[in-house]
Amino acid sequence: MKKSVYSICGMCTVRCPIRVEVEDNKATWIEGNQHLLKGALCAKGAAAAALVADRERPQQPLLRDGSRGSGKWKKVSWPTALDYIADKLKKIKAEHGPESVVLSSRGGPWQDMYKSFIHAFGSPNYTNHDVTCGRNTHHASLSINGVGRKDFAYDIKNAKHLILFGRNMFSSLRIAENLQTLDMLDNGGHLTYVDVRQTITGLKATRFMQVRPGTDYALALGMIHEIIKREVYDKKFIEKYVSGFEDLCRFIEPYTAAWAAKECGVREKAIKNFVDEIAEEMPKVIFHPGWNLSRYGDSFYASRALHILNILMGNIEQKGGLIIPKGPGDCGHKGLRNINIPKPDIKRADGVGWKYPHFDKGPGLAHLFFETMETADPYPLKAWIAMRHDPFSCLPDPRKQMEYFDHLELLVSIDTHYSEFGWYSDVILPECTFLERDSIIITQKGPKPRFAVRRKALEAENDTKASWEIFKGLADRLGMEDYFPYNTMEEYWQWQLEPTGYTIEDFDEKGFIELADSPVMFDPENLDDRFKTPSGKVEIISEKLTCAGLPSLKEYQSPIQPPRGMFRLVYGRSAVHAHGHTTNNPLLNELVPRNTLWINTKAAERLGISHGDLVDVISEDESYSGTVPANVVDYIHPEAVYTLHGFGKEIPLQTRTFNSGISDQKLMVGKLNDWDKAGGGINLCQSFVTVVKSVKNPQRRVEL
Ligand SMILES: Nc1nc2c(c(=O)[nH]1)N[C@H]1C(S)=C(S)[C@@H](COP(=O)(O)OP(=O)(O)OC[C@H]3O[C@@H](n4cnc5c(=O)[nH]c(N)nc54)[C@H](O)[C@@H]3O)O[C@H]1N2
Ligand SMILES: Nc1nc2c(c(=O)[nH]1)N[C@H]1C(S)=C(S)[C@@H](COP(=O)(O)OP(=O)(O)OC[C@H]3O[C@@H](n4cnc5c(=O)[nH]c(N)nc54)[C@H](O)[C@@H]3O)O[C@H]1N2
Ligand code: SF4
Ligand SMILES: [Mo]
Repeated sequence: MKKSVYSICGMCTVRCPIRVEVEDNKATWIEGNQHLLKGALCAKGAAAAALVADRERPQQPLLRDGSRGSGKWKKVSWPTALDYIADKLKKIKAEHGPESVVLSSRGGPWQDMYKSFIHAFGSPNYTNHDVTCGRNTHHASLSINGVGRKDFAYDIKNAKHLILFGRNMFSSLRIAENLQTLDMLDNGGHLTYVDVRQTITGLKATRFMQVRPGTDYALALGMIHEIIKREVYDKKFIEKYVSGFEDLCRFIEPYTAAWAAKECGVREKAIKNFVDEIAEEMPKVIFHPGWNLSRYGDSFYASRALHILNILMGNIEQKGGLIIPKGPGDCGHKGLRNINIPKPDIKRADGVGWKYPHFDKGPGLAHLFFETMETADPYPLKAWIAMRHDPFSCLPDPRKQMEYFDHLELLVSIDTHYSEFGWYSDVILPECTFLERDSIIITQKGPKPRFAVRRKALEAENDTKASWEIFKGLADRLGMEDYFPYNTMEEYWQWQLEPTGYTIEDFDEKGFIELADSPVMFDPENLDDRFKTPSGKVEIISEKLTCAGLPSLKEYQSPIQPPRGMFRLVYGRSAVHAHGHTTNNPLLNELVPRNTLWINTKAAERLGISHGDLVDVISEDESYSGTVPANVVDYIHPEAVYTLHGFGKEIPLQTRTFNSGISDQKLMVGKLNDWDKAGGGINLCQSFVTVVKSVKNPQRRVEL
């Protein structure tokens, strides 16, 4: 039987809208939703059928049957696995209180359900991956605009200039954003790209600035200086909406374009030419405030500087600028109902909200749970449930993490794959793939808001379940059935949609329900209540930061040079893989089966390394090393080496990727506690490694 199903891709967390053609319960064609993406899809999305067919994934619940990490598993039924977890959780709750259980997930629009589960259980300790992703930029946005990083949409298509600091968008994809950027370039728009190495994005850019690693803040300061000196800023916007501009003018004085050029290694003239250009193009100029900008000790301030640059452009709620996303209420519609059980009024174990009052309490800061595991201060932690989250890939130094997790009595992984954390845990609950499950309806805010839904395209082939069934199964066993009072997703959808007047059939035509025919824009002359800061203004000086003893405008400090003979380890993504969970996908593994080490030509020459030679990459304390081919290139800064995240995995059942390549997070030894006290993010690019030509080199060179 043939059918066509609109759904939402789940090969990565960008969640592109898709259409799937199905024949005899097999996906025969997957494309981006024509109504939104004109059919465009990335290689990962297209490889979803191979994910479904892959048997190197857990196919039924597993209970650990040896020591942690031994790889010995007992296959059990769902009732047995859920009973086991529920019994353990009840015992832990009785002995240590519900707050001793932590649930981490990959965040996103479906998190309401997982968050509600842990809140209903009685624990405030929900957390997510974001300390190694967008936390610094999120907190930067909150401190300036009073709203988070996702509270702006970028109208790239209509922009005249897009500036990307380390936002390698043509590898680290987001299909809708990529299409918009290509349209902007076709319309004659400019793209300025800043990175420590040349990339696909850099090649598409109209201007590439190669910087010394960790000096983006200096470059942004130099740009601000030049803009203020020449008065290339929106005076009206600043007068009306911004406080602290005079402080900024005083602060920025020493940070000239010439100074920035010297610090970053770009030409002064390039900075000045750039300002000439944007002077003509503003307000249709977008400084992307960074996404995964959690890498250096001053990334929070670098992101603040990028937000300030947007403010100077006066681009908020302007065509070709930063648009405030609209929800159903902004276009005359009622919103969806959603399960949303409030957080219990108990101190968080990570200290967020009381020890660290300036951070967003929502998901807290994942890395701050580890010390609590050891010290039991403010209270003991006893269980960790990882839902679509792999702490061992996400956070640095998995070996150190293991030591901390060993203080816990229960580790559960709810995953489609064997994650590295799952392999070490006590129970693996296998979720079915995204093509095999329904999910709750979500609201996608934006200039044209919509409701969207992931719908099952295939019946599950294995003994796997959707996360909503898993959480319901646990809730029923824990006396929390009242919080999850539905038996099917159809029932839940109906309940969600009731206030809106729509039905699930309304999604059939396009896969989503559009709530506005054309972009909804607020009046840019009347944005007074849009900035949710204490003063209601865009705050260049944040009282919240001052109260936390932190500067709002921080003096620039040059990053330290790598110790002699070492390199700064930087990392990133490929368009073909999503972090570590696609590296064993049969199709994607064929395209990129392992990572390499990018190294500058001159640096390689000094070490006697030629392109394609195998090199050993060794952590600072020499406790971890791996061997990969060298990718010797001119266009990476000589202080840095670069590798692709997601490799160096040690799960024997994943035969295609077992021990292939190196793991950047395993090279980040001792870095679990190296984090930014102002932004909350982990400083992932503050590790140094030694590189030597490997003795494992064969006679013949490995082709790259
Ligand atoms: N060293 C280093 N650390 C990093 C990064 C880096 O590049 N280098 N990147 C950082 C960034 S930006 C991020 S966002 C984080 C990401 O780190 P994580 O949050 O751990 O994210 P993922 O690897 O995307 O996925 C986590 C788990 O979800 C599982 N999964 C995938 N699909 C499904 C599904 O449909 N259902 C369920 N239940 N599970 C599923 C995967 O198998 C995987 O085990 O890592 C961060 N940490
Ligand atoms: N294909 C694919 N797409 C993805 C993902 C994926 O796993 N695969 N993950 C998604 C996720 S979770 C995220 S967070 C985003 C991340 O999207 P991006 O924020 O674009 O992150 P990365 O790919 O990590 O890009 C990091 C870039 O920063 C550069 N870099 C390192 N140090 C510096 C520095 O000091 N200055 C500057 N300017 N650049 C530096 C690196 O060389 C690299 O090119 O991508 C998303 N899209
Ligand atoms: S970027 Fe690719 S893998 Fe990610 S959701 Fe979109 S199509 Fe799927
Ligand atoms: Mo991320």
